[in-house]
Amino acid sequence: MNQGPDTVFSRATTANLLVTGGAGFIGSNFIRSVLSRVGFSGRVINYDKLTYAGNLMNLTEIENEFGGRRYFFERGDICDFENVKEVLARFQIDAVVHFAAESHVDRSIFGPKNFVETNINGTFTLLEAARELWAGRKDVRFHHISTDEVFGSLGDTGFFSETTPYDPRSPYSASKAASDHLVRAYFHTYGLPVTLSNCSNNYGPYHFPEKLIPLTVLNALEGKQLPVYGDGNNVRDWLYVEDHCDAIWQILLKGRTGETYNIGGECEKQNIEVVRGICDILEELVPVDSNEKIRKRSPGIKAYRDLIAFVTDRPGHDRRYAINCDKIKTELGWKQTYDFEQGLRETVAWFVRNTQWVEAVRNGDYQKWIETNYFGRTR
Ligand code: NAD
Ligand code: TDX
Repeated sequence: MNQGPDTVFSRATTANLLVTGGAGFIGSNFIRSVLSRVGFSGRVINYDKLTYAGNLMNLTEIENEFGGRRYFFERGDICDFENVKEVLARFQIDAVVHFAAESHVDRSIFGPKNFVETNINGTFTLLEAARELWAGRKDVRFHHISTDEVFGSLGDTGFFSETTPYDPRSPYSASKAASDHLVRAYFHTYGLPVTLSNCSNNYGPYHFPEKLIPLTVLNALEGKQLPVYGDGNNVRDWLYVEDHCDAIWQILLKGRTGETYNIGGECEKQNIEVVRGICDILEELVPVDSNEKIRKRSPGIKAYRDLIAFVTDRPGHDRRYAINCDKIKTELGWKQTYDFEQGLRETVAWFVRNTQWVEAVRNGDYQKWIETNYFGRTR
């Protein structure tokens, strides 16, 4: 089949959206965003397996305000074809916004199997279910969320654009690359109306504390070591999560079928700069000499920066990522609204303030919380 028509998804504001991975970091921020900020009046169905990274505490106020009316949670695996199909049909889904993935590079190095299973087979299963259910319809949309890591590693100069050849280096980025190829193949082969986005590193509230920024904040507050891989000079391009969510919304509203949009912060930082920045913000918010945990655990520490430890590098550690996002800026009118200093300060303050969330995630209680508070109440 030839390429499908170059169209926009005209029913975005009233659609029934299936958000896969909606209990994770970016997915939960996206659900909050569409239901409370952007003028969307449709329904959101959050389809999530609730792996270790899925946390329904991320959406308590959304459940309270919209649950059963405009927000629905369905626990399920994207690899489960029959279940996906049943949910797509029952809620008359007309757009899939696909976040669900295994997302942590270090975990992919220690155990790549789940990454192949969820990121490749899961995306394939969703595509198959959508193709079968939508049966050639053009007034629907499958938006696939991907990463800049599919492009590999940059040297000191240059940027990733939408036409940069793929060169993934980790099992995580290889699995995301495979999923991107499948999504494009479904457009070219079957005419499935798809869009894709490749985004740089996100940060913000509800970030799971295995990733650099939340791990650093929480370890510092507890007086634990702040591990910096290698020489600390690897560069990431940071984007506040709400800006990423707005970009996805603009793609749903105005993006052209079959197109890919790069999304980035235009904000390159070395990891060591980020870690030192967090230490300095914490120094203002929770001075070391007022921090009980540090007095007990690491009495010799005079400043959070003293906790920084350079550790063995990540195998295959990509040196630098930097995104050219001119296309989404010129074609769809999106731009970043947070600068990094403001966003980082708000993020650190969020983790300092949200002690109940932090405690539940740190001691694993968020998974028990789901069973007792969520399923106990609604089922
Ligand atoms: P996350 O790990 O915080 O959340 C992933 C969610 O997917 C969790 O709720 C988890 O329960 C769910 N999930 C995992 N396997 C599943 C399965 N088999 N079936 C159903 N649900 C499943 O991830 P995140 O950081 O929010 O990333 C979301 C998406 O954005 C991913 O596709 C990731 O590749 C992409 N992305 C992330 C970043 C970033 O900086 N975090 C940047 C660019 C792109
Ligand atoms: O303890 C750490 N010390 C450290 O130096 C951790 C966890 C990370 N790092 C480094 C590795 C990276 O250069 O910090 C940088 C950021 O690491 P992560 O937070 O693990 O993110 P990254 O590997 O860049 O991948 C993230 O951005 C792209 C997301 O996890 C991916 O899902 C997304 O696609």
